[in-house]
Amino acid sequence: MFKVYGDYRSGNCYKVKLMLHLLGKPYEWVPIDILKGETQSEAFLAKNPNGKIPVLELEDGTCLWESNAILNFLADGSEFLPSEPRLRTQVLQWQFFEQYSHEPYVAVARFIQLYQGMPEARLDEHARCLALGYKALKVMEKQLQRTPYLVGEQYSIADIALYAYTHVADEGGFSLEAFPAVRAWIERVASHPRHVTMLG
Ligand SMILES: N[C@@H](CCC(=O)N[C@@H](CS)C(=O)NCC(=O)O)C(=O)O
Repeated sequence: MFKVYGDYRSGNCYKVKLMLHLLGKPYEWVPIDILKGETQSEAFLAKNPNGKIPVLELEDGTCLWESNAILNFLADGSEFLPSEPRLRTQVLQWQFFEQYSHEPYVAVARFIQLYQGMPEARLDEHARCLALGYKALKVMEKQLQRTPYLVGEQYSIADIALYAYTHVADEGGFSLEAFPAVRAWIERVASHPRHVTMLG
């Protein structure tokens, strides 16, 4: 059985939980409190030297880290990861986009607002996150006006990677009012029969 070290409120950890539910794979969830510094303990750093969750521990003790890498591992051979090279590369394209142009703003704005309660010292950074986060949402909106999922017709791990923080973007101060295609996609993803919510 898989072990997932994570925090239920973290979008990066939710990606792994959602994937496991969609695949119907059993797992044990080991709660990690980042605010208490549990990712920096020696025992945890032996699992992920970068001191971050999520970590997926396999039965043989192998520890995989980086949420989108974990998604690729879990989805291998399933309907959520196309085998055709161009489509597979487009999945990776959206996942790299998520890590470089979306998560650093949409997730960080949420961290500052939800976890930290908007400290004075981070207000400027929060405003910058909103500006750059909206830029990323516009990129998604353009694609989703053309196709039901980020990579064409098929629900893939590109969608899981981007759904995780987009569907709770309001908790970081974003409004999705101007993004109707993104809102319709959020409903589409959530309507999958094996969907599980972040806190569910
Ligand atoms: N690129 C990483 C980011 C992971 C990450 O930032 N995790 C946060 C929680 S969402 C964390 O562990 N923060 C604790 C820390 O940095 O000490 C991934 O996608 O897995």
